[in-house]
Amino acid sequence: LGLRADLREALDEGQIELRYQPKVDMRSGRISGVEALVRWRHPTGGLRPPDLFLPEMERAGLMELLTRRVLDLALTDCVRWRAAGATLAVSVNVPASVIVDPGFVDLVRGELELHGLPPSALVVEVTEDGLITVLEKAQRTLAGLRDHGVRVSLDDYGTGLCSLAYLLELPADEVKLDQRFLRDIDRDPSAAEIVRSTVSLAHALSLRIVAEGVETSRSWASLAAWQCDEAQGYFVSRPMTGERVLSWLKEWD
Ligand code: G
Ligand code: G
Ligand code: MN
Ligand code: NA
Repeated sequence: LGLRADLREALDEGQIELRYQPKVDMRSGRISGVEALVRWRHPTGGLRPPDLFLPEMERAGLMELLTRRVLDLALTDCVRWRAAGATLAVSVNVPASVIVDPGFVDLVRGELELHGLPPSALVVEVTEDGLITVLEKAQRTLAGLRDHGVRVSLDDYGTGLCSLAYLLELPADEVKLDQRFLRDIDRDPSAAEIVRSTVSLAHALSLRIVAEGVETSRSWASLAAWQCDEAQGYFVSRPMTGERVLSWLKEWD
């Protein structure tokens, strides 16, 4: 009960913050967008990472509220970046429990309109986790988002039990290969082959592919050689505040 009340307070009292991690187009070297990553500014406990509170928020039925808040914060920052000349898209993580809500597409449309942003400013990242049991509802929502012009990204690709089924069943624009595959590509030929062939698979299905967790120049070089489209990870940048994004972009260019 204590934690649930704390989590409600986090949402009501503006304790939810975002950090942003850039995504780079590997061919041009340009920043294509940023992913919003949630943090909880705990009144006494410092800045908490999502794995320490998202499961409890899910259990408390607060994910819809959280997703609304994250959308609002992310789109607000996106408007600021655009006003300063940086036409970035922002990627927002949306859990299965929210994707199944038939009202989610209208919520997203409303938020974009409210902020005066085109649908191309937003990417919705969904994880396989939990989606297979609600496949038809998920299909409907994702198709609705894409019909409106919002891009859909299949996050943490390769870690679920039904990855290939997702590629077959879910309408999407992009696949994000989970960082665990990147970890070993420099020393494990199997990991390297999995990454290389997943890039080919994604392209054969007309999907863009993003590698997560790119930490070294060696990984970057391998991914570039395999024609991976985009990279995200500490090699490019750690997550940063919305304010920092603009100055970071200047240094990057
Ligand atoms: O930022 P960090 O690497 O600690 O994020 C850990 C995980 O938490 C990410 O893989 C992401 O899937 C999840 N996550 C981060 N931000 C959000 C968010 O705003 N909403 C949801 N539902 N999940 C998020
Ligand atoms: O949405 P997702 O679950 O994929 O979130 C990505 C998480 O991975 C974030 O919490 C982010 O802080 C973390 N992360 C991002 N880049 C790297 C990286 O290069 N190496 C490691 N170890 N973690 C990363
Ligand atoms: Mn993500
Ligand atoms: Na991920």
